[in-house]
Amino acid sequence: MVDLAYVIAGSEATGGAGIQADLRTFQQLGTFGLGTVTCLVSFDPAHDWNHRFFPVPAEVIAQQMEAATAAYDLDVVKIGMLGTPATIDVIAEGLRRQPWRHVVLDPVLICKGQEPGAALDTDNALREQVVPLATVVTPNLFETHALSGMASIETVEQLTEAARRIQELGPRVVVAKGGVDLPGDDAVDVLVDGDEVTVLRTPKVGRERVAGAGCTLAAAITAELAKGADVEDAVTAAKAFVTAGIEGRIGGRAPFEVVRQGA
Ligand code: PXL
Repeated sequence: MVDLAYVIAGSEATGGAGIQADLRTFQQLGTFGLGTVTCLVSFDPAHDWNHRFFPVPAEVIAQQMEAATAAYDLDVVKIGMLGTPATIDVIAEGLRRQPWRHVVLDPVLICKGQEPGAALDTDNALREQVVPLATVVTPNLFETHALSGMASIETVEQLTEAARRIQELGPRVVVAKGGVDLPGDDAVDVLVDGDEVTVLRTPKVGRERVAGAGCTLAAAITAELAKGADVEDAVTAAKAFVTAGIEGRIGGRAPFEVVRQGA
């Protein structure tokens, strides 16, 4: 039997993040991956690698979801970058058409180069329409601040409190990621599942962000859930997978390194 893992996310043209990273993760973890593309991001090497952003028309997104869900019985989906309120509308509507065992949401909030006013509308639409449909949400520190409304998050206790506040928006499980930005020597993730809190720690690998880490973590959780793991085992396996990929990271001519899945 093959385990199907479905992703709805943007394309990032250098392949470090977005649906390319998701599908590599699905493949490495032994699932059959398929995806719906929400937007195309092409970094601009002539302008500080800013993000050039092109949304896929809402009706074309709907057609992709229609094709994927008609071809297979899908029960686990990862949601990555959506990008516009119109995209969020069509994704939320598509998700509501069938039951899901798990909706894993990586709540990608801003994209360098998007107009700030438009980004705020998108953030609000994501919080109101997609966060409540998620069973698992994986915010990084910035997204945890934004979604929880907490002013300061510098300790594991504050990260836990923030995760609880995000849980109140609907998802049963929140994986709040401290990453390189939470003070301390460890990369700390707080997993809140219902009333249970588990703190996951691994020593930080350097102090620089590595592109694709957030996408890879959420995709790896999705793949593990697709294979039948419970949430805690899925998150633990995903953290080990992303840590190995960060240790084995690769660099090109862009000013950031990227996760190498399966390194
Ligand atoms: O890492 C966040 C992210 C997700 N999805 C797409 C992206 C990025 C960041 O560049 O381009 C498509």
